[in-house]
Amino acid sequence: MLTLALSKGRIYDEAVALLARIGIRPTVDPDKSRKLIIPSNREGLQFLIIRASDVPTYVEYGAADLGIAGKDVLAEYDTAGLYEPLDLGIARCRLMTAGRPGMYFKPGSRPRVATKYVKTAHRYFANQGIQAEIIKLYGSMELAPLVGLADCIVDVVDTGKTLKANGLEPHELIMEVSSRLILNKAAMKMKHAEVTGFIAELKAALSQGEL
Ligand code: PRT
Ligand code: MG
Repeated sequence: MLTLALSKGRIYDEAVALLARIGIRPTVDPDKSRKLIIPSNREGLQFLIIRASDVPTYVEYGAADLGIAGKDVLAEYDTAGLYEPLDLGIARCRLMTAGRPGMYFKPGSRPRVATKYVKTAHRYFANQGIQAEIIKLYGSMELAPLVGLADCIVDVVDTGKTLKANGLEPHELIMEVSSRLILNKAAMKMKHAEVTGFIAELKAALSQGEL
């Protein structure tokens, strides 16, 4: 049995479209059910429906053999215990700094940055010689610059509509983000044939082009 962990929402929707290319379908819609373990139509494959940021943890500890997680989430996680065999090219977005129009920092200043991407933000500013004060938030980052909590935010941006609706604009690109297939290292040994077979199928599905 292979267990694949993924989150509801955009990753789920695009992953299901990709899996459909290899004939795999969940048998329950997680939006219509409270079930967290979802069988598939293929014997030997099931899904775990969990928070996006919990996916690497389930996979590292072997509670799931495989997972699908955004590069933004993986960049915050110590991924030494995981393999990342495939870029699935789904749930694409950009991790960016954003703030009020024209708000850039002076050299030597210590900007306050609100984000849930604490490690990545710290690394990004430190690389530019900026000692940012990182304020950890769990959501609605766009609010922080509007109420004086932070000078700017670090968040993922897709269409940019959320920033615009809050009077903010994207500033600098930190990284391009897409979702990756991740793999438990022990599963690669213990379930080698199953795992490599599944990865090969996904690779073939991806070679049919963008979703
Ligand atoms: O909800 P939870 O806290 O569990 O996690 P999550 O919010 O990170 O999960 P989810 O399902 O929203 O996102 C899962 C993954 O999708 C992320 O880790 C990214 O890799 C990827 N992704 C792609 C995005 C977006 N696009 C995206 N636009 N994740 C979040 N957003 C949010 C963004 O944070 C902002 O609030 O959508 C808003 C911006 O969208 P635009 O189109 O207005 O720019
Ligand atoms: Mg969310």
